[in-house]
Amino acid sequence: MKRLLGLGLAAIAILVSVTTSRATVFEVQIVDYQYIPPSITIAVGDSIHWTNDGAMPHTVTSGDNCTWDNDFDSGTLLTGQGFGYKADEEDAGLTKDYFCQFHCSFPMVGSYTVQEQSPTQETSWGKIKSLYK
Ligand SMILES: [Cu+2]
Repeated sequence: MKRLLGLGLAAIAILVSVTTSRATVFEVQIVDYQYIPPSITIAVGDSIHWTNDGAMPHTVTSGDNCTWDNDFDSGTLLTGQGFGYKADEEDAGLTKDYFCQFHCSFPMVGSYTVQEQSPTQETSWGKIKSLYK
């Protein structure tokens, strides 16, 4: 009986973790001295993955006015290399600028905004996503 109870609790734990994790990974392409898309809105728990699809080396470096704010820096990304970032609770409500250390003056800049996850956003994202299927 105790064993059955344990199994039941484990099943509930799995169910909860599946229903609460609706994290999305947003892909940002680095190509032709641009981040595509240049600005993006994500929610807490979501991730951004940048991939260098261009021929030149680039970076994904946090900060504005071409100045690193000491938050994150991908280092040099060669063709095909990528860099990831995951938004946690502390990032909620934040808009972050980033740039390429080599081509910032072009300007090669981007930004992302992290929203608190809410049921309405999930619904609207679901609608948007369904348009692409
Ligand atoms: Cu660059």
